[in-house]
Amino acid sequence: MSRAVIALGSNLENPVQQVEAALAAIAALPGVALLRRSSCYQTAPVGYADQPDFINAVCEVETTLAPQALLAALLEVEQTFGRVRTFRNAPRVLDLDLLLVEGVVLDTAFLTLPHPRMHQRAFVMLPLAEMAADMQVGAHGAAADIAAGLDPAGVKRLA
Ligand code: PH2
Ligand code: MG
Ligand code: MG
Repeated sequence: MSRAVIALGSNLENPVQQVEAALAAIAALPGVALLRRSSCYQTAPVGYADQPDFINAVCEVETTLAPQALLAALLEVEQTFGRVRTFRNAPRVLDLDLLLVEGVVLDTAFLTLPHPRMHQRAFVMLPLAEMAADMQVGAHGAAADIAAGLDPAGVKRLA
């Protein structure tokens, strides 16, 4: 058994519903149990600006799957939600990123853990700080401390 943290994002076709349905789909994966989740956040697009705001959230799961198998299962969930990949940072109905797997450091073409950019992204770190303030993000320190050092502009917690 290991614990893992997943980021969810959507900015097409009723994004709040997409994220809520994705959490249910993650919880229903064989070998995966949902432990906790953050609120949903409305966030300004980062990278490619000319697209709708995102809804972002994070969750923590417990799983019997190896990290690569968990990522493969998440990519399959993206497919069942109708994700179409066009260009980098394009709008999407669902993006599931594997951020952390407890005790695992990995750098391969398919998967890098911890996620190499998560500590720079307020749309990831603010939800993570809410869900798990003390969680360690590789060598970058605790989630709450990292989040406190990021610009929170454009990241709004929803009720
Ligand atoms: N994901 C990206 C690029 N930019 N911006 C926001 N606000 N939220 C995201 O989830 C996001 C993004 C690439 O995956
Ligand atoms: Mg992704
Ligand atoms: Mg992403």
